[in-house]
Amino acid sequence: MSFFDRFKTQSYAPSGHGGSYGHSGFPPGTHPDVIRSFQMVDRDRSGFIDENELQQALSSTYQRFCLRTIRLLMFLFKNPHDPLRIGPKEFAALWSCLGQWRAIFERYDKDRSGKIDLFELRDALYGIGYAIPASVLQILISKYDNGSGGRVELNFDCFVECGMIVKGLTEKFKEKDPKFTGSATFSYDTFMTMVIPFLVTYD
Ligand SMILES: [Ca+2]
Repeated sequence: MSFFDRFKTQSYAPSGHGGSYGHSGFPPGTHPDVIRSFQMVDRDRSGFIDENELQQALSSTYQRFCLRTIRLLMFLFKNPHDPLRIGPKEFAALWSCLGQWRAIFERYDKDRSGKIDLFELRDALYGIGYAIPASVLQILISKYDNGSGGRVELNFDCFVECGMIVKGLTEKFKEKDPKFTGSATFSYDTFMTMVIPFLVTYD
């Protein structure tokens, strides 16, 4: 099973009520650190966390996550019953996915700068199965250019964001191009519905 098949199973698993979830709502075998991390930020003990609480939980483990990335993660891992908050199951899936992104980040940060540059990003995406045309990669990374004139390098949160955008949009496209021809036909509203959630920025 490939990295992304695993990811897909974890993040988009149907929300059945199979009774396999324990008292805490976490899937069996969830690492205690993950549960602790969730409970630490779920101050009102509602069993759900909002975007600010998720930001706290992730920022205490990784470098600070910007709210824009957090909102994309909330969208991708949304709880079907409440799109503005996530529960233990979504949190565990998200945590596991971020662990995989972290491993990729470290593997492809070849110069050990703690950041991912254009070439490292190209290689990382290629390594997980996405051969992104150079022109597209340029557009993608230019979103993170702070205008200083220096080389664009991505922190972990922006790297995750880039990876999620590429993965998410590619999978949406593949749904319309099941034979992987590289071309697809779809309506205007389908196109807009696919793309807008990945575009909107909040900074
Ligand atoms: Ca680097």
